[in-house]
Amino acid sequence: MSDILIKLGGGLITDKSRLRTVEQSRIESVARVIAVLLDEGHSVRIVHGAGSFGHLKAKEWSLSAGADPLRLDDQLVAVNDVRMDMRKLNSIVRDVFESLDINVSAHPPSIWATGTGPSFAGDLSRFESIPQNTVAMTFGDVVDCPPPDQFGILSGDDLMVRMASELNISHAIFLLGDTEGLLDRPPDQTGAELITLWTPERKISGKHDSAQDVTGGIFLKIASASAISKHVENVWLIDGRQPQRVLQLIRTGKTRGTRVIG
Ligand code: IP8
Repeated sequence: MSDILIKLGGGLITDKSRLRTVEQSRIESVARVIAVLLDEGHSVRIVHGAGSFGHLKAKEWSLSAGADPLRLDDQLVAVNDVRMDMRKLNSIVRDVFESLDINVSAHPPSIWATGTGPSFAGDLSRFESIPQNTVAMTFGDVVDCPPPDQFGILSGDDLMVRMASELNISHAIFLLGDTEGLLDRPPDQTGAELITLWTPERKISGKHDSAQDVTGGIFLKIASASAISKHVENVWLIDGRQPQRVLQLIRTGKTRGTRVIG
């Protein structure tokens, strides 16, 4: 049986350009696949991104840069708002899973994690053993940070790195919302082709959409995937709009997507 860690990218589960807009049918089709994986006896842990429930407001108030004494009062309101928006997104995702009779144990990072980046502080033992027919779930969030920052953005990608290295994980899978995996040039350029096996020697010419995204976009994802592959044998970037590819990967060992070997 496999121990599977899946990141549902914010660009998969939300419309990143429209504030607090979910892509309900995409969440549903991923959840149906996860129900099958649980039925087949695998364990599943889920991290989800923020998309338009986090990045737009975090960007507006520069929350990833920490406290700015010139507008701290407004920033603290935004910290609270983004945390509530992330709880809302998480409850929408949870409702979809629960409607398929999957139990969810959700762990908002603002409660148990402090600091940002992959060396954030927080006890990951809460994700160690999960009861049958249950998924453990967490998500990118605004977390408290030591002064002078006071707060910062902990990306779901950083959570993936730590969970993959501290828990017993056989497959770490990043589900993307706009591409089949890592492409040899940005997805909006014609002729872009899927890189089926990526190793760090291969440079990528991507783009980080900093207009919307306060964490690192595809570059953070690939750096995280590469770090994870030091501990986990099967690390993949897969098109989350085609979630049956996850089933194919678990059942056959391969699928269409990018396998990352660090
Ligand atoms: O979407 C970012 O998490 P990510 C979290 O996984 C917030 O990078 C609140 C913007």
